[in-house]
Amino acid sequence: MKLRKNIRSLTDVEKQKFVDACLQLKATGQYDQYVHQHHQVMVPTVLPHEPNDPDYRNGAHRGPSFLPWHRAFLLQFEADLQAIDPSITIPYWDWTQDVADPLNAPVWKDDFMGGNGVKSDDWRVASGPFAYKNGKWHVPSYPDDDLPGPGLKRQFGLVADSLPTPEDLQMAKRESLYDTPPYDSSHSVRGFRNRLEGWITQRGDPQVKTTSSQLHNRVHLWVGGNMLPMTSPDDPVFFLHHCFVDKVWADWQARMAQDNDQWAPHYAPLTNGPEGHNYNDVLKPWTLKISEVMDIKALDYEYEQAPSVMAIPRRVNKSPFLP
Ligand SMILES: [Cu+2]
Repeated sequence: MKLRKNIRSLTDVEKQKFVDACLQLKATGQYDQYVHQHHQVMVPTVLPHEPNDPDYRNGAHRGPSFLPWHRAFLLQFEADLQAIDPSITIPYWDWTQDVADPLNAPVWKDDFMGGNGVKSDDWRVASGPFAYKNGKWHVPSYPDDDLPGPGLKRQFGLVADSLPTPEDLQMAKRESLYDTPPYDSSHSVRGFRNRLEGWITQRGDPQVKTTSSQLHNRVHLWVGGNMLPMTSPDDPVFFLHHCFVDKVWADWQARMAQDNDQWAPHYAPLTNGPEGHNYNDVLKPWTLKISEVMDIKALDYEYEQAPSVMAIPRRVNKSPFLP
């Protein structure tokens, strides 16, 4: 079973291996396939005809398939990393641990994801392995990008001024239903998926503490730059962010299904929902069905738990001076 660790638990060697494998996928052009894949699945939502088609649904966002689609996306990325080095797994960035000091979070160190963009340089990242000046992380500018010009860009805290808190995350974990009709991104749609994706704002729930987008969406906004548009996998932190989103879902699933190991009751819709979002629908562009990505153990991976929720091993005193 593969173990996906918290980025805080990675050794220097593990960080180096992950970064090197990303750079290698970039050099071969494989990495950019992920950017295009994510872009492609989102692109119809911004075509001019799309808002006029009430039946059109994005295959990976603003609906129940948000979590399964990104789980499949991570699996494909991880398989490509493992083809380079079988010991690599995607680490997760638990952003709730960085609320107090987000600018100095371990994820942004020079030996890992690198830091913030520089305003006077059109928000280009200036430090770490993915910095524009190092020439190893080519990021083209897209026509629909608000920040034209090449290079990886970040704008910490500019679009959203704070990361989600542990309390914000609790609101999602407390949801008992996965999703509810009409299964979209309206702020009034109750359920775990819409809460974690981040569409339940203060307008939908006065208990929400901060304005604007929440949880998953809020992290994209807080990082800013290349994390804002449809091409957000351009920033490799995308995968660490979505790995945590996937962990939150896996933890929620484990809690909901703990008595009977049944997954279907903790997904919705089973049938008659929007196309591509039902339990037995195929996750495009793959052949996997939503029902086939429900159980992470069956997919041969698990998540390292935070020290606070891990069982504390009983201390065994091996002193030879004891009787
Ligand atoms: Cu995302």
